[in-house]
Amino acid sequence: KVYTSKLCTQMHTPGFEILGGAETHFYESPERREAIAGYMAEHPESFEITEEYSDFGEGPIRRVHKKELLEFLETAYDEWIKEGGHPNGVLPATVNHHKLARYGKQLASSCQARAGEFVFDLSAVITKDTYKAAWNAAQITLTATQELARLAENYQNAGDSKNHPPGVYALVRPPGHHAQSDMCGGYCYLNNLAIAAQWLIDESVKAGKPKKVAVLDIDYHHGNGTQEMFYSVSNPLYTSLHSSLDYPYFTGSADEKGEGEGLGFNINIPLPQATTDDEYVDALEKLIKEHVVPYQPDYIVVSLGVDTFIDDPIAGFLVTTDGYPKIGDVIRRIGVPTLFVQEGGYCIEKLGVNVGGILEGYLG
Ligand code: SP5
Ligand code: ZN
Repeated sequence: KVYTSKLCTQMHTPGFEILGGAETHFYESPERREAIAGYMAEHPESFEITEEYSDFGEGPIRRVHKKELLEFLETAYDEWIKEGGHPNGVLPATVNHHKLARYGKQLASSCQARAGEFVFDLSAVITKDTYKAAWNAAQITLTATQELARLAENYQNAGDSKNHPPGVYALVRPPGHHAQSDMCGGYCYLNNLAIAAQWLIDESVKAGKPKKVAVLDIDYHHGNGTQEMFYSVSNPLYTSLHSSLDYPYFTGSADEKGEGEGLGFNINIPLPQATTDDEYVDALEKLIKEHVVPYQPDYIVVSLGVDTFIDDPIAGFLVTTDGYPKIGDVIRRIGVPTLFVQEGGYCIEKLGVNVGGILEGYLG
C-alpha cells in the first residue's frame, strides 16, 4: 500500500541549488514524485495508492525535533523577504560551526544570521511553502505508519508465519534522513522516518506492548540526521549502508557506534565508490544477518533511497535496475512488517522502476 499526496510535491520547488561550486537546477524536484507515482499507477497489481492522510499535529514531530527548528522553518521565509532577502529562498551566509562558535553565544540578529544556526549546507533552500510541504510529508508518513501498525497487529493475531509480513510505503518529499533534531540540510527539513520510528515506539509503550524498531538506511548517503536523533538510545537500532567518502562527509564512519544506552545500537557500513549489485546485496545480507536479525525487531523502517543507482547524477555506486528487486527480496526475508519511506534518488528516467523494483522484490 502506497501513501502519497500530490499536494505535498507542488508546495516545495526551489529553483536552484549550489553543487560543485555552480548553480544548478534543484535535483530534489517534484518530477521525482511524479516519476515514482507514474510507475505505481501502471502497476496496480502490486500497488494500491491512496492520496488521503490524517494530521497527527505537532506532537510526534516534537518527539525528535527541537521547537526552535520548527519555529524557524515556519517563520523564516517571511522574515527573509522582509529583511530584503531574494525570493529564491532562505540560505545561510555563515554556518554556526562549532569552531566558529567556541567564544560564546552570539545573538542571531536576522533571519540571514539565524539560517546559519538551523541550516548546515546550501542544498536546503527554504521557500514560501517549504515548511508546509515538509509538515505534510511527515503527516503522510505517520498515516502510512499507523496503517502498518494496524496491519502488523492483524498479521500477529493471525499467527500464520506463512503469511507475507505487511509493507507500506510513504511516497513523500522533501526527504528526511539528513535532518537532525535542530538542523536542516541535504534537501531535508523534517526527518519523516525518525518521526515515524519514534511514533511506533511511543504508541507501543502507550498500549503496554513495547516494540522494537530497526532502521535500515539504504540511501547512498549516510543518514546523519537519523543517527544523531537516536545516537544515545537502544531503540530504534540505526543501521546504514552508504558511500564511505561522499556527502555528508563528516559522519558515517564505522567507529560511530552510539553512546550511553545507545552504545552498540548505531551500525555504519561505509562502502567504496563503484560498489556493484552483488557487492551491495552481499553487504546488505551481512548487515541484516549480523545486526538486524539479532536485534529481534518488531518493525523495520527503511530509508529508501535509490541514489545508489549507476546513472544517478550526484552519486557514485553502480547498482543497476536489476539489483533493486534483489535488495527488496533480502528485506522481505527478514520477515518483519516494514515501513518504506522515500529518501533520495535523482535519475528521473529510472526512478519509478528502481523504487518499484525494491517494493516488488519485497512483495515477492
Ligand atoms: C536525501 C539526499 O539524497 N540528499 C543528498 C544531498 C546531497 N547534496 C550534495 C551532494 C554533493 C556531492 N557531490 C556530487 C558530485 C557530482 N558530480
Ligand atoms: Zn541520498
